[in-house]
Amino acid sequence: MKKVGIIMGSDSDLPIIQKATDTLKGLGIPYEVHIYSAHRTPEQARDFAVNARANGFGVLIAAAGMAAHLAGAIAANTTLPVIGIPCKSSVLDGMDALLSTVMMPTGIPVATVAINGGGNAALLAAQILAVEDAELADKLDQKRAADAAAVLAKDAALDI
Ligand code: RP5
Repeated sequence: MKKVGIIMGSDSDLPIIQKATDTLKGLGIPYEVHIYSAHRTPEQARDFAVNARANGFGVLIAAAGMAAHLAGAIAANTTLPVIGIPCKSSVLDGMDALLSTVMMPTGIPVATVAINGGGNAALLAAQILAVEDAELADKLDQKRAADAAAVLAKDAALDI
């Protein structure tokens, strides 16, 4: 199976990345995590993206906060699908990162999930890989069914 590459702009983004890695682990999807910043370590971020396909990655996830250009910078250097996670910072509550990540000009797409949406970023990455992987698609179906059952169990237990 192709790997998921996860890049975060700073170790302060780690709690959000943890949600993604937990989800990938649960689905048995191999991944690799790096701290590469679009502005602090631009060469390393670029090199990772340029070589990602040859290095066995199928999807990339890029998480950053504030003026969050990391996902766009990664996407500029690969035609692998790139999923952006806007991370919430203390000043503008993540709206800065959301707009910086989602508003990509035509030609370089970034599939942007919710602010701090590490779990959905991993699920979207899994769904992309599952297009060509029936076993993974089956695991995703099972997860959906288990999640639905958990909601219905809460519904049945309601006593208010
Ligand atoms: C971005 O700036 C990072 O992705 C992080 O979300 C934000 C703040 O970084 P630190 O100052 O915490 O390293 O580059």
